[in-house]
Parts: sequence; structure tokens; C-alpha cells
Amino acid sequence: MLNDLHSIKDLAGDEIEKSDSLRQVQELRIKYLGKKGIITGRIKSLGAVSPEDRRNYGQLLNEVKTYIEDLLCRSEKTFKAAELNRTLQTQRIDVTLPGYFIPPGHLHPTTQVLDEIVDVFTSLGFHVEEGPEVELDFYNFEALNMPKDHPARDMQDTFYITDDVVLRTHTSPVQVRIMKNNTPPLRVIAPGKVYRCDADVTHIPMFHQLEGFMVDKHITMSDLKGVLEVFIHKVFGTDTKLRFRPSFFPFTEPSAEIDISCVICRGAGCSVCKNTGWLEILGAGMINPRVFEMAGYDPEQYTGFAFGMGIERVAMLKYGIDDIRLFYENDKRFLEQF
Ligand code: FA5
Repeated sequence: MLNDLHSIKDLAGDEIEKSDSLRQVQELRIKYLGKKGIITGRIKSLGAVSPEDRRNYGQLLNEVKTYIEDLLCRSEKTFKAAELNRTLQTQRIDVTLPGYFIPPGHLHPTTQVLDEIVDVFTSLGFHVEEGPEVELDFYNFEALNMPKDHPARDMQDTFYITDDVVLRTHTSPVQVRIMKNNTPPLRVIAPGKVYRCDADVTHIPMFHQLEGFMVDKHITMSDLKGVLEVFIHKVFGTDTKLRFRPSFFPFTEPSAEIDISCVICRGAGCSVCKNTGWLEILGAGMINPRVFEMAGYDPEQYTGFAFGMGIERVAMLKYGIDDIRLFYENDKRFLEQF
């Protein structure tokens, strides 16, 4: 019995020594130590050995196993080292080859324009606030003086989630949220995504707006004009003219739509401004006393202005883009221009 182990040991030693590749060594590992290997088989049948022989037999079996294991490891190591050497010899890395050019990414044009606008307003002392995109009907409409069934709700094509929850159609609900939790003076801008069921060359279902508002004692329409003039001049140049046109928003009174002189023809008349010389840029007005009441402010004590603009629209005017859908088609040829 012990002789059997000695012959296995000699045979294994001989075979491992004679092997001339890593593969052969690995095959020998399976032959001797694998699940159905010779040594494994002997270990499994150890129970059949008579109790008086088992001790010596087991001890030798262990020694033979360790011996074979060591030989295999050493041999594998030698072959692996040789293989690595061969690879290093044949596959030299030419460090003088030019690397691959990885073009740097950049911010999306909407983000660039939004950042620029935010910078202008923060330099004027406004600070940035955000509100939820999934909004309660109360903040999106009711608190902005648009009770249920109010016809002004039709001005915005709303995505309803439930009867009381909507995807916000504008950033104006942030006005109410901020006013409810703060006391004047307030100078806030609220940028973010808004949603409307609307799609053509100047309308998309998801776009960005920036809301701005200022509340304090004695805030007047001239403060609104002054702030907007600084903004327009910084973003479009100091030779850009502003025009306030009377308009209607339920949450401002009086309300206005603000036009700028056409950035393409400078007011002379062209196809972009439809020969009017003017381009509409944002909506604004003095905050309606009813909105103050909803927010818990005394309208006798406080006044304020608010304005809201579409960021993609500003970007279109700034860069002379005539189709808003280009912003979100992921066409690199378009995006790379910015
Ligand atoms: C509003 O959303 C008001 N909340 C703005 C406001 C705020 C007025 C504070 C007064 C005081 P309006 O629906 O006009 O207003 O939208 C404002 C701007 O969003 C538009 O001038 C336009 O530039 C942009 N806009 C509206 N709908 C879309 C759309 N579907 N796709 C892209 N831009 C849009």
C-alpha cells in the first residue's frame, strides 16, 4: 500500500519534470489533484484502509500530496515567468506613438445660457431657490390666483398626474413656496425645468424657465424696469432696446410682456422678427395682491414684482436659432457649435 504511494510520487515527479508547457503542468494538476485525480481518489478511499494502517498511510499520503503540489506550483511559476518574458520581448510598447484624442465635453447651450443669466441676477443681489417639478395644483395654479375652472388655466397645457398633482407648467409656484416660508425683503430667482403638453418649432414639452421676484415695501414697476434693463443689456448688449407691452397674467397686476429690439436686424425688420423689429422675451408684472394674501403677506404693507422667462427662448434669440427642438435632438453637429 505504501509502495503504491511511493510509485505515484515517483511517477508524478517524473511527469512534472518532463512537462514542457504550462498547459501540460495544468493537465497534470488535474490528473493528480483534480476532483477525480489520483491523490484525491486515494484520500476519498482512506476510510477503507484498516485502522492499524490508516495512520501511516494517511501521513504518507499527505506528504505525497504536498510534494506533488509543491512541484506543480514551482513548475507553473517557471512557465508563467517564461511566458511573461516572451511577451515582454515580443510586445514592446512604443511610447513615442501619439495617444488617442479624447475630445473634451462641454455644457449644453441651455445650461450655458442659464448659468450666464443666473450670474447676472446673483450679481444684482438675487439668490437662487428651487422648487419641485412635480407640483401641487395649489401652488401651480390656485395660489397664483387661478382657482379650479379658471379660464386662465387654459393658457398652459398641463400634464396632470392626479386631480391635485401636476408637472409644474411654470416656475411661478416657487414664488408662493418661498413667500410662505420667508418674510420680506426677498430677492429671489428660481430656475428649473417645466412641462407643457405642447410641441412645434417654438414649443417643446420640457423646457426651462427662470422666475425672478422681489418683494419689499415700496417696490414699484420702475424697479422691475431697472432690473430687467440691466439683465437685457448684459446678455444681449447695451444697444438692445426694451419695450413693455400690456399683457395679462392672473398672478400679476398690472402685467406686461417684454420685447427686445430684434437681435438679428437690430430693429430694422427681418424674417426672424416678422418685420416688427421686436422679439418677445419674457412675461412680468407687479405681484397681484391676491397672491400676497395666499402667501400670508399683507398687500397693504408689501409690493413686489415678478418675471418669468423661457431659457431656450433666450438662447434662441441670443444665437439666432429658429427651431427650439434642435436643443434636445442630441445632434452633436448642432451642440458642438456652442
Ligand atoms: C409664464 O409661464 C409665467 N409664469 C411667466 C411670468 C412669471 C409672468 C412671473 C409674470 C410674472 P408664459 O406662459 O408666457 O408665462 O411662459 C413664459 C415663457 O416660457 C415664454 O415666453 C416662452 O419663452 C417660454 N415657453 C412657454 N411655453 C413653452 C414651450 N412649450 N416650449 C418652450 N418655451 C416655452
